[in-house]
Order: sequence, then structure tokens, then C-alpha cells
Amino acid sequence: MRQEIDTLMEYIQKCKSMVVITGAGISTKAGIPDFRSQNGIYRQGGVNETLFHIEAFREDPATFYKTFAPLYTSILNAQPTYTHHFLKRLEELGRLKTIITQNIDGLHHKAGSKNVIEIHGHLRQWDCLECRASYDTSEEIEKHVQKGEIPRCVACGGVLKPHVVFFGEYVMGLEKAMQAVQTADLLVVLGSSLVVYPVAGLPGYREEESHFVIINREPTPLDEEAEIVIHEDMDEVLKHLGFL
Ligand code: CNA
Repeated sequence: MRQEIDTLMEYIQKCKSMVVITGAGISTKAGIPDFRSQNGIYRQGGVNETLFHIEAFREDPATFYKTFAPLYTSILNAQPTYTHHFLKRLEELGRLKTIITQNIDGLHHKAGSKNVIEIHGHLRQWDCLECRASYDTSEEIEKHVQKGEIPRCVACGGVLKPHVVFFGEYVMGLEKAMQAVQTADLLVVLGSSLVVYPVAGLPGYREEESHFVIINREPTPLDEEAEIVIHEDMDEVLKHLGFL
């Protein structure tokens, strides 16, 4: 791994426009399970992709909120990991231009990163399915969701939906994310299985001469396209670079 780390260090030092794509793997050390790892949410009884489909949510929000409660609580309690802080530092140093994240946990914001495209949305806002009113997260909403209850619109009593992208909905900020990747001279993917589209397709927009790096514990379908692939814990890998 030493050789790969030295090369990655060289890329980071030389690059002018580094872009990072993060997935659920960046937050597992913060106590938030990912979807597809051995201990992931899909390996826990009864939870599969169907739960996160917009149609399923509309038909049966009660089941969604009952199942979502433990994940929501772990997100509320989570603190940014070494890697979140590392990325914030790289941005401060002017090396990292954009973070494109699939995560809804808001940990890049908590760490202080500024230029973050949350392509699957976030949990700081809740939208009424009936009257379209939007609310910032309140203690009331937090309480209901942690208890597995449906949070309701104070104006019309309709079901509130978290401001996140369910399967079957359009992602947010895709155009901006594509432009960021197109102008990147170094693209690094951290902690994503790279099977969920359209994010998994973003690396395809990079320029031929840009560098492409994947750090993910398990193999991904794009490994063969990357110059550097490291199947290790990202915190442990990035600690070798010493920016923090
Ligand atoms: P995924 O499909 O669950 O893949 C995560 C990947 O991260 C796996 O391939 C793991 O091997 C890898 N991984 C886990 N921990 C580490 C680690 N410490 N170091 C290196 N690699 C690690 O998740 P994706 O993000 O690819 O899938 C996209 C989904 C997951 C998006 O829709 C997210 O909204 C959704 N999700 C988000 C969160 C969150 O916000 N934290 C949690 C769970 C799922």
C-alpha cells in the first residue's frame, strides 16, 4: 500500500482541482451503518431497497418511519470521522474544490466543509406531501422520527417526508456535480460501492488525463478504471498522508 499512498500524496500536492465523491462508507466509523457492507442495513432483517422507494413511502409512511427510527437516531448522535475532518482540511488548504456526497447524514457540514453537493438530499428539512410546505428540523420532528412515528405538517396534518432522495426520485444538483467532475484533475471516491446511479456514472464524465482513485473496503465495478485502488479502511489510509 505504501506505493499507492506515495502516489496519492503526489497527486494531491500537484492537483489544482480535486473532487471527492463520498458514500456511506465514510460514516460507518461514526456509527452509521452503510447499506451494502457485511454489517450494512440491507443485512439487517427485513430492510431492503424497497423501503427507500418513493412509492412505498407514499403508500405506507408508517412502516418507513418505524424502520428508519434507529438509523435516524444514529445519524443524530454521529460526529464527523477522521476522513470528514481530513476533507475539510484539504478544502481549507485550497486543494479540494468540491465534495459530492451520496450521504444524507450531514456530517460534511458538521465537519465544516463548505462546497458540498448533497446529491441525495439531507435531513435538515422536511416537506409536506399534501400542501408542499417545508420545515427546518425541529425538536418536535426529531422526537417523532426517533420514536418511529410519522411527523406531520402543522398547517394541514399531511405526512412530512425528509428532504432526501428516495429511489424513483430525481437526485439534487446532478448538473453541478457533473461539471465538477468534468473540471477535476484528481477524482477520489471514498466509501461507495458505486452501484447506485446516477452517482456511479459520475466518474465517466472525468477528463482522460485526470487521475482517478478509489478507496473502498470492498471491490467496486469501477476498480479497473482507476489508477489507484485501495481496499482498506479509509481513515487508516488517509492518516498516512498527514494533513491533519
Ligand atoms: P453502500 O452501497 O452501502 O456502500 C458503502 C461502501 O463503503 C461499501 O462498499 C463498503 O465496503 C465501504 N466501506 C464501509 N466502511 C468503510 C470504511 N471505513 N473505509 C472504506 N470503505 C468502507 O453505500 P453507497 O454510498 O455507495 O450507496 C449509496 C446509498 C447509500 C445512498 O443512497 C445513501 O444515501 C445511502 N446511505 C447513506 C448513509 C449515510 O448518509 N451515512 C447511510 C446508509 C446508506
